[in-house]
Amino acid sequence: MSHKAGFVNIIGNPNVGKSTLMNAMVGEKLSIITSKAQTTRHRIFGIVNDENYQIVFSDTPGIIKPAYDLQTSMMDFVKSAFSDADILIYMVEIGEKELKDEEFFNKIIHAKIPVLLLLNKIDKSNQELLEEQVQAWQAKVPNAEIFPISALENFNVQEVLNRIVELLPVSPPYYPKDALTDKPERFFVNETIREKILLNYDKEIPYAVEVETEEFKEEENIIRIKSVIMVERDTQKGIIIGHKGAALKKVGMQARADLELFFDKQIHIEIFVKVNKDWRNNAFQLRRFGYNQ
Ligand code: GDP
Ligand code: K
Ligand code: MG
Repeated sequence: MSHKAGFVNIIGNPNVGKSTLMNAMVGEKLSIITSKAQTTRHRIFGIVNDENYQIVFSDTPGIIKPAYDLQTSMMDFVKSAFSDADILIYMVEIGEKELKDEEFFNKIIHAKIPVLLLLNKIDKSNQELLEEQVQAWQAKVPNAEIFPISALENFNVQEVLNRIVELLPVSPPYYPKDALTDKPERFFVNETIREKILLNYDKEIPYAVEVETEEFKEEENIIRIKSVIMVERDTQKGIIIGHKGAALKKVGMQARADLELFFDKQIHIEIFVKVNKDWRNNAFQLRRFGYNQ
């Protein structure tokens, strides 16, 4: 049997479950997940390898109207996911009505490649609503094959994977057959810390934060990590650290627990907080953090 391989790019509105799906497909927590929009800021590869195929999934940020330079870069990641896809996954969720962005929507309905429309979160639906929504989406996106799924409960995910394998082009693998992702270890440290910030702080704080890992030293029995949380203003620094450092300590403990599972090793982590004025609109800083392609 000839080998198949291709890029399967997942796009959709914020919070529909794109990252949850990619993690379910890969079987690893590559993408962080929270109930907040803009949790995912990058395009992240998750690679599924089998003897006869290699699927390179791309998780992408939810589609939004950019309000600052960071968000413009985030939407550039989404655009790039359109340009190199062999198969497009357009994810929507039960109860979602309108597509917010016409430009992206037009790209989907006029796509020259297979489009799988995944109607997610059907665990929150009933049969009647489900049937009505499948019909409505089929009318809106006639070129798509529709799969009702629950990424969270792993319902119908295997069926989607089987269909992807059928649709994959014949090709040698793009990455080594033991590769799981394109991102380095430090990326997952940064993202894990950012997830804890999204979960522990309100309002604008998570959106003003970037994380950079300055040191990642793997020893025989332990990984030693030094990371920096960057904020835009002094007041935000105080909030991140909290009374007597309690808030930051909590972030560190939660991140460490996740990272020990992810790397399957004991972790020692130190986290510092620095002010990096207006980094979200600074081209140099954005490039440094991997946002400008
Ligand atoms: P993304 O922004 O599209 O990447 O969405 P996430 O994967 O971060 O998920 C957003 C929220 O939806 C999180 O709270 C998830 O736990 C939740 N979620 C994702 N998939 C499902 C699902 O199938 N059912 C339910 N009930 N919730 C889900
Ligand atoms: K989210
Ligand atoms: Mg996401």
